[in-house]
Amino acid sequence: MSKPFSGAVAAYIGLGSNLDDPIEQVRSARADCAAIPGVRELAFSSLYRSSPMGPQDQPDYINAVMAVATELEAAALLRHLQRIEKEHGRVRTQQRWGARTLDLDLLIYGEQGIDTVELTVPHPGLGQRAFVLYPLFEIAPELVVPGLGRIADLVVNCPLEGLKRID
Ligand code: PH2
Ligand code: MG
Ligand code: MG
Repeated sequence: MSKPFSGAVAAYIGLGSNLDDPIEQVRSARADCAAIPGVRELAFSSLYRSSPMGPQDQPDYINAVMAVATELEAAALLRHLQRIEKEHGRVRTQQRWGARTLDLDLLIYGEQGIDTVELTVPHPGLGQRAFVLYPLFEIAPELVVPGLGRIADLVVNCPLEGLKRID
């Protein structure tokens, strides 16, 4: 039996991919995130397909949200997420919101509001993005997003914009 974490924080990670077999990218990234030392998976949403936000000349995205319990500080967790993105062949380009093999966003970290050069939590845009809000609502319908309020209220105010659950 795995040892429970003392003083663990509940955090939510947004996963996204639209290159090189996006479904497989997201599935294997789930395992990679669960394998981070000091991280335990609590829940994982369905996979969702949506058209790209931002430049339209790129493939559709596959998105999901994962809930974890973690002993890591937010900055340490972020460094692991960036390592996993790199291991998935993520190439950082100049284009804002361009195509990517894997995007791992730290959406929420406990009750904390964080605003540093490296990290803004809750993730900016979380409150407006269907491909984040709907999977988050699926796994945490009672969640109150720090600074934004109840996930249930955020979802009803966010049009689906063609988001489709695919499993
Ligand atoms: N991520 C982006 C840019 N556009 N569009 C969708 N549908 N899903 C994403 O995850 C996404 C996007 C940059 O992070
Ligand atoms: Mg993102
Ligand atoms: Mg990102």
